[in-house]
Amino acid sequence: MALSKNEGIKDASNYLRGTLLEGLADTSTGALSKDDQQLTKFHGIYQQDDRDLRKERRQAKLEPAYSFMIRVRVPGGVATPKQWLEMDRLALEYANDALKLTTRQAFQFHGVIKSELKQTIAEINQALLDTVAACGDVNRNVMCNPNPYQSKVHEDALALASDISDHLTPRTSAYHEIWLDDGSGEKVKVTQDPPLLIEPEEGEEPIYGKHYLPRKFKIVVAVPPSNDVDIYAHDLGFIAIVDEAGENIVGYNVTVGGGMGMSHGKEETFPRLADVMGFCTPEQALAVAEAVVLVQRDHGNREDRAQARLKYTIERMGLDVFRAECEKLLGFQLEEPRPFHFDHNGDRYGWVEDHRGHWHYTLFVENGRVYDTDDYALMTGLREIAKVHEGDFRLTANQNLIIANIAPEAKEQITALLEQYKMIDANERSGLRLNSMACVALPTCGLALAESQRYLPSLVSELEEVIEEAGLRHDSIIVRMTGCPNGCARPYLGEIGFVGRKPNTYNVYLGAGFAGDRLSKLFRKSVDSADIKSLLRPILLDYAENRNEGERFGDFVVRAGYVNATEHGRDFHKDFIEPEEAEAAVPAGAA
Ligand code: SRM
Ligand code: SF4
Repeated sequence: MALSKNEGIKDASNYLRGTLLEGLADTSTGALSKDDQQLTKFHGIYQQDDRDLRKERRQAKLEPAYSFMIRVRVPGGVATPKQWLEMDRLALEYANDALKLTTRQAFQFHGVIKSELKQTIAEINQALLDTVAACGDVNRNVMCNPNPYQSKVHEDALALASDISDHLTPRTSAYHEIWLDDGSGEKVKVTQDPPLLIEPEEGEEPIYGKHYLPRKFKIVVAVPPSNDVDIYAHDLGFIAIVDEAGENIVGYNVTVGGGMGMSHGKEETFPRLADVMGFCTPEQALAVAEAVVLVQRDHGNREDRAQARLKYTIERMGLDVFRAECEKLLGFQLEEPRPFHFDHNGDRYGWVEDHRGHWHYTLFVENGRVYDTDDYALMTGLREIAKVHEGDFRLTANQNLIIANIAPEAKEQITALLEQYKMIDANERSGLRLNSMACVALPTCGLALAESQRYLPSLVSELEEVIEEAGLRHDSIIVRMTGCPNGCARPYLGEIGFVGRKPNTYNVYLGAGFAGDRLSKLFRKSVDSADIKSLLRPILLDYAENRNEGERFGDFVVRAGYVNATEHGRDFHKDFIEPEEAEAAVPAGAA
């Protein structure tokens, strides 16, 4: 089979330069060339068009309303108040007056036009943030759970996330040349550059070489018991193993081969949870990250992009062979994984005090959308907080925000602002809403088949009527929606998952584990959005009536026989219970 088209584009790009400079200078169109659109991703930029306006523009014989989405990398999700203020300003000045907090602890701007792209990127860099490798066939933003409960351990985990991020950042000077225009010929700066495991490839990219990776690559660091980063959904993960006193990280269990993306009707594509491959010491972790990336670089599928993620490489090679390849590069063997336990993948809201007496406030941001409405001036409120806040902000992997490291003497002032701008009220929502998450989808995402972030809030309102009826208002139930099966809000790890098939039509998935440790299963295919409430009502009522003590919704629907458990990603599409069979079955709770 021939190499995929993207391999040719990378090959011909001269380390991600392509004809971007020429394309940016072309004022006859708001777009870039097709090949360059693939390359901008490596620079953190996606060309999009407003899908709400497509028809109108076509009729008026105008080109689509092109603009660009910019994704800003924020390793571990930590941003200073100054950086927050800059992101806020750029959103108002160059984007669509909103900031999007993503499911991978990053900021996104939407609606930046071509003529302002360069200036926006330059100003992001002036805020000491960047967009390099926020997308593309490289390692992306490295996540780390923003765990304010265990500050010292969290600091060390965050340091690893940031070292990995640095080490695996592409080095090409194209980013400086194209976006920063500083004539420095400088490569992307990294704070440290440890020795490589391999002889560097020739050219500008010591780790990636000129073809970069076969596909996107995602890394996270997690500190149990919190799995808010959904470690099993990622290509590579490090689970911190902490000593008995809970004070120091003694090493990391290494996870490989997670991913969510699939295509409707193509059973050879499936979401997969990562396997735990072994244990390494903190000193070995960076080399392990590099080794896993290199084995994927050399063994990943470069012919079929739908089979190119690490999860399929591992399915093909088998975990033992994959581990052996990594160990060959490392020159040492990974140890047996150590015991660990995750107990949730959602966020914990409200105030938490850490061991130094500092305070942290986790705020629910519905679907990560920071903008002002007549009723809720969230963007203004956070701006006012950023102006006085002396700690930092932590973006969570569930699209929420932690106002972190508030000194005791500053707590009163921050509380007053939270109250003044009704942010305190945001946390008073139902357990269902507080655990809901939707991807962007329409109108910007070119791959969306149905609405997501613009629709989930009203669907949750409908389901809240059932929740109230069932007495489940304070129960945390993880609900996630995406506008297509790519899985950007990790819907197959939601206890309830909605995945768009076409406008107003969703597949409904049930039965994922509350700690993000079991995938869900298809419950009903192609459900009209008008029927979702009546479909789920009896199940939610059954759950309220017949659950065992402490039993989670995702576990209940499996025990009760609404869906079969998915034991492994490759079985995701199997064991679907046909609706007729389900109707004939004994009602769950009665079982
Ligand atoms: Fe995603 C593609 C948005 C997290 C799996 N994702 C896209 C694009 C860029 C559409 C495109 O390719 O044209 C979306 C841009 C929409 C827009 O208008 O902003 C998009 N993905 C997002 C974000 C913004 C969703 C959100 O609402 O927060 C998340 C940005 C994360 C970040 O900061 O980097 C986002 N995407 C994810 C996740 C979740 C995660 O990583 O934890 C996944 C599932 C995990 C995984 O990678 O398997 C995910 N996105 C995808 C895929 C499917 C990949 C696959 O292996 O099949 C695509 C499509 C693709 O790559 O071909 C995709
Ligand atoms: Fe777009 Fe699909 Fe990702 Fe949603 S899940 S943002 S619709 S690619």
